[in-house]
This record gives sequence, structure tokens and C-alpha cells, in this order.
Amino acid sequence: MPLPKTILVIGRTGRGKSTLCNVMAGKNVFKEGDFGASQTRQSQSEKIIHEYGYSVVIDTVGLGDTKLTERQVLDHLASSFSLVSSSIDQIIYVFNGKFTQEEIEAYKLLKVLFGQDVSHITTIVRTGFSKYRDINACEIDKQLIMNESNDHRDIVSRCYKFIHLNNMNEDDQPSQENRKDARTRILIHLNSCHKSILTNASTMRNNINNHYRSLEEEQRQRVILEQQRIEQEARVLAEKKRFGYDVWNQSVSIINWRNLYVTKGAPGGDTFYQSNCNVPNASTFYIQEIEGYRVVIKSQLGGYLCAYPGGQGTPIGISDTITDGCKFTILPTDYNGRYAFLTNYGTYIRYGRRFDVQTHIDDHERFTIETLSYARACIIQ
Ligand SMILES: Nc1nc2c(ncn2[C@@H]2O[C@H](COP(=O)(O)OP(=O)(O)OP(=O)(O)O)[C@@H](O)[C@H]2O)c(=O)[nH]1
Ligand SMILES: [Mg+2]
Repeated sequence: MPLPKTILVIGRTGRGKSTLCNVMAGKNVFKEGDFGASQTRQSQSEKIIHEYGYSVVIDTVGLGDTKLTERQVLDHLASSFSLVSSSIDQIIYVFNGKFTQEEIEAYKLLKVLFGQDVSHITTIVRTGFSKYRDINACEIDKQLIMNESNDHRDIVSRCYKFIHLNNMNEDDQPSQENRKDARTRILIHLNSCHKSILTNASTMRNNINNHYRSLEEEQRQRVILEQQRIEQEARVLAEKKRFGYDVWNQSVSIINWRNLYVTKGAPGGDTFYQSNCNVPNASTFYIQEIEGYRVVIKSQLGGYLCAYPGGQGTPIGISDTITDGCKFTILPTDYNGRYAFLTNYGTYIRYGRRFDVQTHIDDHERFTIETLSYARACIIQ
């Protein structure tokens, strides 16, 4: 079988792509980097002659290039295909060290570029692996990578082959025996690859455009959803405000239509009286939101305001625990920001001469609820 013709070498910047291309070529025709900055600035394609025939090797700009955006790198990659035939026979994805999340993101860009899953024609090469001759060490390394996450397992298990190499440079290994080894191994491997896909620069550009268009659309949808969420929250808040939201979970004074304060008698006692000023503690109640816009009203002196079943005149009392009678709905009235308290029994708290309930809302049922910071306190001798 002839060696695959077109081999695309791809990967993040500085991982050893150009070096691997030189290894396959058996000579230095691709510029290898020495420093931190990305070396290969343009894709380079070279026809290389070897024992099995010839191939076209395309060395590419590194994904995550230090000076280019992801989109620019993808556009460069697409352009590199105007140089070659429309078939791609093997993709070599090169990485070294850890297969990080960044590697995963870069690897996933292959699908963007080709518009389809290309794992069946992708070889992953780990460079810089000093134990590359030790089959067990290579297998353990592969397993460890697969165990990192589902993404790792998916990528490594689905690729056509995973190969370890260590292409040291001439300074570190004057004999260059590792590179010779690597050349033999990679060419034998490539000779066993028989699948290919058809593509060209304009298909790739379309794939890239579609990818970014769908990302933009996703982003647009996210913004719309976020706006809808904010509007919905605002609607709910406005609705809650109608039901006294501003005084929920606040210490308050409750003032009747004659501007007299609802005031509780001595601790333990049920009786209420009206005071023309806020008596510390006795005229202080805590309105606690409980469920479905309902509240319980706790006296600072202890106990919860409690209504009982019964019609007009049934007194309001105090309960030590929260019973159904303690649950009230604060309702807006048509009078100047005042509220009525609807009991669980369909009646309304009334504070005329007594503190009891009435079956409809009129003046007696309209209360002002002042949060404590506004309440006018007085000291009762
Ligand atoms: N020890 C060792 N060094 C390597 C190996 N592969 C590459 N290198 C070194 O890593 C550096 C970067 O290698 P390049 O081949 O230029 O990397 P690249 O992926 O082409 O980088 P960009 O062109 O910037 O995207 C060079 O100094 C190489 O000598 C390897 O397998 N082992
Ligand atoms: Mg390079």
C-alpha cells in the first residue's frame, strides 16, 4: 500500500509540529522554534520523498498562536488547503507534556475546520516523551490521559492511533538517533493509514463561518434569555411590591387609619391597645415572609398575631407557634399606600375600638406599615 499522500500536522504552538515534519522529511526543511514565541507564521507544505513513495506534509500555524486569534489561525489553516489537493489522508495532532483543557479545546477545532468528526483519520503524537521506546510506559501514559476526563477518554480512544516520540534536537542529542527512530515509526504507521476525507479551502472556510455564526447565534440567544429573565424578575418584583414586599422581613410599626399604633399588651397577654406613638417593643412587629406572598407577623414581645375562624368581630389573638390563623396576605388598598391584612379565613384585620376582624375593607382595615427606621418612638412612663 502506498503511504498516504497528504498529511496535515496540527496542534498548539510550540508542541513540536515543525520538528515532526522535519523528522518525516528526514531533513530540515521546516523552521523549528527555539524560544517561547510561536515560530511557524504561515502554513508550509512540502513534498517529501521516502522509502514508501512520496507525501505532501503540511506544517501549520500553531493553534493558540501567541499573536493570532483562534479565528485567524483557523483561517490560516483553511488557506493552507489552497496549496494542496482536495483529499486529506492523515491528520497528526501533536502535543507534549500534559493533555490540558487547552489541548482539548484545540483538538475540538479539528471538527470545526473539517465540519465533521475526523478522529478516524487522526493520529495523536505525544512528543518529548523520553520513555518512548518502553511500550509499557507508553501504554500507562495513554491510560492515565484517558482517565483524566470523559473528554480525554473520548479523544484518545477514538483517534486512529496514539504514538509517543522524543524528537530531541541536535544540541541535546548529536547522534539524532531518536529522530531516526521516530522517522521509521511514523512512516511505518502512516503506511498503514488508508482512509481519507475530501475537503478544500472553500469548504473549510464555510465550516469556519458556520461555526462562528452558530456561536454568535448562541450568544444572541443567551442575551435574549437573560433579558427575558431580567424582565420576568422585574415583573415578579413589581407584583410582590403590590403585596407589601418592601416590608417583608422587616421590623415595622403598624398604624391604623386614625394614626394610632397597634400595640401589644404585656408579654404573655393577648390584648392590644392603640397608642398615639410607637412604644418600644410593644408597637414593634416583625413581618416574616412565609409562602406564596403570605406573611406571619411576630410581636417583638413574643408570639404571632393570630386570626380565628369566625365573622365580624372575632378578636385577633396571639399564638406561640405559627398556625394557619397566623398567615396573612398584605393587600394594597385604594387609599394612599395603605394596606389591608387578609386572614386565612377570608376576613380582614380591623382596628377600630378593638383588634378584631371584619368581612370587608373600609377605613378600619387600612393600615400604614412603617419600617422601624421611620417609626416615631415614645417612652411610656
Ligand atoms: N526534547 C524534545 N524537544 C522537542 C521535541 N519536539 C520538539 N522539540 C523542541 O521544541 C521546540 C519547538 O518545536 P517546534 O517544532 O518548532 O514546535 P511547533 O509546534 O512547530 O511550534 P510553532 O511553530 O510555534 O507552532 C523546539 O526547540 C524543538 O527542538 C521532542 O520530541 N523532544
Ligand atoms: Mg512550527
